[in-house]
Amino acid sequence: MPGQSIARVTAVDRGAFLVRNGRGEISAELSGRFRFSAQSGIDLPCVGDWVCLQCHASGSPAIIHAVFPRRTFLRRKAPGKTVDFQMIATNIDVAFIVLSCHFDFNIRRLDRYLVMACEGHIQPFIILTKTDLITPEDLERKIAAIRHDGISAEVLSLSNKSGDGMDDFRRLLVPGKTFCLLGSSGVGKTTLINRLLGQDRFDTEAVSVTGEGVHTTARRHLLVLDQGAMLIDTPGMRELGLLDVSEGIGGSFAEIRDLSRHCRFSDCTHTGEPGCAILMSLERGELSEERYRNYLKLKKESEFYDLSYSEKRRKDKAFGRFVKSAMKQMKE
Ligand SMILES: Nc1nc2c(ncn2[C@@H]2O[C@H](COP(=O)(O)OP(=O)(O)OP(=O)(O)O)[C@@H](O)[C@H]2O)c(=O)[nH]1
Ligand SMILES: [Mg+2]
Ligand SMILES: [Zn+2]
Repeated sequence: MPGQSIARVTAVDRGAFLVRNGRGEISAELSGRFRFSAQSGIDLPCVGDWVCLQCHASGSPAIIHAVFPRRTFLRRKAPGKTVDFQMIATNIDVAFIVLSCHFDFNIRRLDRYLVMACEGHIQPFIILTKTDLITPEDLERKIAAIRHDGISAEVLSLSNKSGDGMDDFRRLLVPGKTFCLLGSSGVGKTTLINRLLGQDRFDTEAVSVTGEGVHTTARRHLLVLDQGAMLIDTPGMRELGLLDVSEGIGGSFAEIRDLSRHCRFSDCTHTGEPGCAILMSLERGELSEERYRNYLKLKKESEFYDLSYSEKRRKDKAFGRFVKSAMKQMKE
């Protein structure tokens, strides 16, 4: 269409958007038609989306007409009781899963992030921050614990304070690719960005010793770095519920998935059936107990939410039909 161009969403604030095109960052809003045709929240533009944009000569906001199909995505179950998706960011090449060596080190949470990245077809990369607060031996033990759990994603440790590991991190940020920082509040995601930029452009917050910090970054934001890489900062997530992630679980726990093909029963739940290849591997000590438990827990959670989600969709559909027929009757 004439006057339309492609732009990338860099920030979302309720109904208002910031988008970037060749000329810089401008504000934009949805066209009325797009807003009303969106079926659910995940159809709306999200940070990282490529959109079809119409710019106006005057100072008024540009209009977003459509979102291009997403190549990759990061999404979770919306927090709280609702069973629906929440899109975190899209079209990402590498997800940096940031953990602090100091307080935040939790392999079960790490597994969740890995499943989330895998489900969205994104390469995960683990970043351990705050190495200045622990001994080198302690750091080695932490990395060994990750490997012992069977996690094969690459790991880079660094300190935003001493600068150790920063050059290696910088080298990962190749031009033209999009990276996303994920992780709990207070692990140092924004500090890492400020460090890269060489200035305190974004707010960071002092956290208490326990790490129970306040949420500092309020919004997701896509930045274009000088050398041409794109980096998305996200606020720490308290809840990381997973919905519809069977593919991601299979990918992240690939060795368990492979084992399960050798179980005697094809519908084996791996919790006590005879001839269960996973339990046998556990008994032989080849599979770590913690990883096995975490696998079962994530699988159960995912199956539970998947059920409630399909139930909800079924009800939404039935409700939609009800509204349609009621409207028709009113017209008659
Ligand atoms: N000692 C030490 N402190 C760090 C390091 N990185 C960050 N910090 C401190 O950790 C605190 C939290 O850092 P932030 O960058 O705000 O954390 P965040 O991950 O962006 O947190 P949210 O925005 O809430 O998700 C700040 O006080 C930082 O100065 C590090 O490598 N070493
Ligand atoms: Mg932050
Ligand atoms: Zn089994």
